[in-house]
Amino acid sequence: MKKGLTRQQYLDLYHYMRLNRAVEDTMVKLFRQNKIVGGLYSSLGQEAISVGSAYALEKKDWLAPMIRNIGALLVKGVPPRDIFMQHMAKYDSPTKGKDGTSHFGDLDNLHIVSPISMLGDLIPVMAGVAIAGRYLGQKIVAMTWIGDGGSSTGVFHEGLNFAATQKAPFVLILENNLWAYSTPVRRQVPLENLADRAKAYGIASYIVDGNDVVEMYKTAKEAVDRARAGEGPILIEAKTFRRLGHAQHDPAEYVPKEMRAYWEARDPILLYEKFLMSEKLLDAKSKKEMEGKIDALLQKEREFAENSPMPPAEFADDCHKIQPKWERDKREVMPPKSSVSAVWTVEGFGAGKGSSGGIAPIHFGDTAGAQEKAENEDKLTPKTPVKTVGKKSAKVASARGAGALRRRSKASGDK
Ligand SMILES: Cc1ncc(C[n+]2csc(CCOP(=O)(O)OP(=O)(O)O)c2C)c(N)n1
Ligand SMILES: [Mg+2]
Repeated sequence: MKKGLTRQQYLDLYHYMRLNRAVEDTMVKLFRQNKIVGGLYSSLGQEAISVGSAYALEKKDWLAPMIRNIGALLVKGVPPRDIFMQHMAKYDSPTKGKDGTSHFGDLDNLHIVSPISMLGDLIPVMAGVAIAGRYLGQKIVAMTWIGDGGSSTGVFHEGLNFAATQKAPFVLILENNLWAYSTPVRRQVPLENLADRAKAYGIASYIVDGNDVVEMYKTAKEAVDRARAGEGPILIEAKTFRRLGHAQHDPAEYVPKEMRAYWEARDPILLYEKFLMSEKLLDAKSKKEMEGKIDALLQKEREFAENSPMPPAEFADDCHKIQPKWERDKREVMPPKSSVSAVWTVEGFGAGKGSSGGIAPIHFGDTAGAQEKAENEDKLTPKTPVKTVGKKSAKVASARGAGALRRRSKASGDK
C-alpha cells in the first residue's frame, strides 16, 4: 500500500474525520435552534489534525483537547451524545450541566484532561501528567494542542521549557491555522515556521501538512514513539487554515477571499477521499454505507441528548463543592509502590569542585562555564598551600584575578 498503513487504519482515519465533521454539523443545527449553551467553535477543515494526531496515541496515553479538537475526543472514545449534552449543559452530560462547550475530562477511564481556557496553560499541566506517568512507571505519552495565537503566550514558553528540561514524554501539536481571532499570524509572530520555536528549548520538531491526515498520523506516531522512548518533548507544527470565524458569532469578513478559496480547495476530507478511491480502499458504495452509519448513530445520539433533562435548580447549590477525584490514597502514588524509580538524573551532579579546590558535596559541575572556572582556579591556585598571604602576593593574586575577570568579560562580550 502506498503510505504503509493497514486497510483498517486508513478507513478508521476516514471514519473519524467524517464523524468529527458530522458531529459539528449537528451542533451548528442545535446552535441555530438555541439549544447550545455558550459558544460553539468549529474545526471545519482542521479535522485531519485532531484525528490524525489522537489516532497515534495508545489507550493508556493522555490527551487534553482545546476548542478545535472534538475529533481527538471522538478518537479517544467519547460518545457523540456526551459532546452534544455537554454543549447543551444537560444533566446527563459529563459535568452534569455545570460546564459547557468541550470543558470536560475523564481522568478514570479515557485519560482526558479537561481543556483550560487560558491559552497555553495545558502545556505545563500535560507536561506534569507526562512526568507523573513516568514516575509511576507507566510508559505513557501526553498530548495537547495549541494555536498559532496561543503559541505566543508566556506559559507556552515556560511550559515547553519545563517539559524540555524534564525530558517529559509529551507531544505538542501546534495548529497553525493562520488566524487568532482576527489577527493574522504574520502580525503576531515574526517567524515563517512556528516549529522553529522548538529550537529555543533544544527539542525536536516537525512541520506537517495539517490537511493530509495520513501525513499527520505518521508524523504524530513517530513523535509519540520518540517521546515514549525517552527522547523528551516534541513539537509538531501542522499548517492549516481556520475555515470559519473564531466561533459562530464571527463571520470572519476580515479573511481575504483568495486565501479562503485556496484552502477550501484543500479540504482534508475531500483530499483523503480522492486518495482512498485511487487506492481502491473506498468506493461509492462503501462511502454511502459509512455515511448511513454515521447519520443513524448521530440521530440516536442527538435524540438522547435532546431528551436529557436540564439540571435541577437545586443542583446549582453545590456547584462549588466538587470533590477532587485525584485525592487518592498517598501510598498509591508514592515511589515504593511504583515499578520504577525516578529516571531523571543531572549529569555531572556532585562532580564539581568547590572554591577550596576540593570536590564539593553539591555542585552543578556539568556546565562548560563551571568546568572552565574550575580549570582557571587550578591554574591560579599555588601547588603548595600558602599559609599566610603577604602584601606582595596578595597584590599579585588580585592582579591575576582582575586579568581573569577581564578575560571573561572579553569572552562574554561585556563592555
Ligand atoms: C491567555 C489567553 N489570552 C486570550 C484568550 C482569548 N482567546 C481565546 S481563543 C483566542 C484566539 C486563539 O487563537 P489561536 O491560538 O490561533 O487558536 P485558534 O482559535 O486559531 O484555533 C483568544 C485570543 C485566552 N483564552 N487565553
Ligand atoms: Mg489560530
